[in-house]
Amino acid sequence: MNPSIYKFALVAAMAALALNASADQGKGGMSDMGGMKMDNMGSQNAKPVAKSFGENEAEVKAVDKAKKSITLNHGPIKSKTVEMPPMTMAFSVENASLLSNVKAGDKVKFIIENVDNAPTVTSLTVQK
Ligand SMILES: [Cu+2]
Repeated sequence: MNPSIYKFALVAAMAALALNASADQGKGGMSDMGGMKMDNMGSQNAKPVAKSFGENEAEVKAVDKAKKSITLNHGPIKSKTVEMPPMTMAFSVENASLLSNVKAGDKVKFIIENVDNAPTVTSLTVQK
């Protein structure tokens, strides 16, 4: 793409975002632009979410401590960095100790975050 056209498009996009931000919030205006993330799909302004981020529920299907992997039949996932519909799939876990207390059949609450471009369990709690 022609660099000057690209630059114009970027400026136009940022201007549109600025207009949006002040219209939505009616307070912050330009002062909020510093924290803007261009690729933030889960923008708090665009999509208010009642439920707190990151708390998701699942049933454990399999645990593989050697591979630091857990297979979960999970409900809808929404964290700061990962979103997916319900499904059964294997996840890596950030730390093998997360698996020390969990077995197939357990109900768990967990947090998934994008770690090195892989959806990864960063927190896991067995529901009694
Ligand atoms: Cu999934």
